[in-house]
Amino acid sequence: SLNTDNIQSDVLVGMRKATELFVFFKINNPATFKSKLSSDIIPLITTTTEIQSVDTQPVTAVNLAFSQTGLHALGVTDDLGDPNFSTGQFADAVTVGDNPSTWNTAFAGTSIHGAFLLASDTVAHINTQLASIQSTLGASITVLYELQGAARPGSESGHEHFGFMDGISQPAVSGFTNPIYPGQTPVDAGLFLLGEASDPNITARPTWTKDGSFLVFRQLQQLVPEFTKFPKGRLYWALAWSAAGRVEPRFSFPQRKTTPVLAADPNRNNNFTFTFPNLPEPGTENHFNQTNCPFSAHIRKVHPRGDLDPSVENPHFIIRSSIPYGGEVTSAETASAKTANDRGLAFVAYQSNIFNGFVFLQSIWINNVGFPFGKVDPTVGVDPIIGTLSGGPKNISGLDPAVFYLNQTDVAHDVVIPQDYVVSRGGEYFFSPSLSGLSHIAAA
Ligand code: N7H
Repeated sequence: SLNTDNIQSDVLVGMRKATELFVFFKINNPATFKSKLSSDIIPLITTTTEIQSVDTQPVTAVNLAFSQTGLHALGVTDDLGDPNFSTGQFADAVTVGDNPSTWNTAFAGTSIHGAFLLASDTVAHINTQLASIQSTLGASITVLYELQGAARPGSESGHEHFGFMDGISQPAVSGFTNPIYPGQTPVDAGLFLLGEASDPNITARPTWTKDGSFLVFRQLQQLVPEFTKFPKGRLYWALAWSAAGRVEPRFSFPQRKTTPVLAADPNRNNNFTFTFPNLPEPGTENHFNQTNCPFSAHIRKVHPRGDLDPSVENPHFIIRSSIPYGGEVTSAETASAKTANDRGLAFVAYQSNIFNGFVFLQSIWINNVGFPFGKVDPTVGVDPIIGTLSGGPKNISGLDPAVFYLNQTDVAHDVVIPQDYVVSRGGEYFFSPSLSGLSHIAAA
């Protein structure tokens, strides 16, 4: 089993709090920083063991991760064995379909050295903890950028800004996840933790990196009023369906719908595949028929259950720990169908290989009009939620049930989504070390 006393809380479990602040900083004085890291900061870091029980959860959970330039600034010269981490996220902007001009200036480059993740029930608690950390570290760091995340209010809690329930499906980590719910895929811990079984680059890892994980952070702005205005009826619900995908497989059109009850039931909300519902054997036929779910749907693009052999799909699992940021849509924004206030998803994903995880998902599957491959329609389109064709219109098949259900192979009736409703504001790649890894860094 895993040494959960040594693994930071966010990697396998998440922060389990309603608010989370991301604090991006640069290091001015490595010697002071390392000395305070050792004496004051490491004792604050929340472990996986602590976060799992309400009795041991701190008022404010604290995690800490470093970029490649941050490790260099601290005198850590080891190669961590991940080329994407080494060059930083800005170098991958075009590869993952971003327009670098939409990136926040703080992320556009490699100037961010590290990030504190502070999570609590209230922003006030977070601010108290941050003030204490800043007084400890003094001028040894400068905060370059902050992003305040928060669960949405009331009954929207647990839903991202488009309104879909999020944080449902995670891979099960062998030797850790218990219970494993129906539909969860058990995979080796080394897909997320360096140095564990099935870490694809295990021989290249410095010893001190064991049980650390690469944290991909992305600020993904969501244009909610624009998205909501997108022609209602068939298109809106089809998008919703394709995004959340939490449909009762035994329902057939037109009763098929997303059901809140289903979404909230862990024994059922993950227990499905994209194979044709009426076939006796799951997995037998899913190339000619998208009745269960459009080929291009977000959740099908990022977890093509039954479309690929598990040995092909499993290396691309990530653990997500995202939280919405920004306030609710105002009535003025709804009236004008135009975003005035920034809101979106503070996207966090953990993996042991950034290319196999985030980069592969975004560039080879999400933004690829041909994926899932081998379907009756060879151009199924990009992911309608987060796929992009350089910000331009996107032709997507299978989203128009009015046409689709009459003629399942009618590829002439693509839905055209005129613009992106998710815009990347950039991000960075970080390494979230184990607690002993943090001590190694402090001693470097
Ligand atoms: Fe997605 N959404 O609301 O539409 N995502 N996602 N995501 N996502 C998921 O199963 C969403 C993004 C994954 O195992 C759900 O927890 C939004 C990126 C993966 O079946 C919903 C944004 C990447 C899964 C959303 C966004 C992924 C997943 C269903 C950006 C990777 C698990 C709820 C603003 C590069 C799939 C759930 C599975 C699920 C939404 C971003 C990946 C509702 C709004 C960038 C692996």
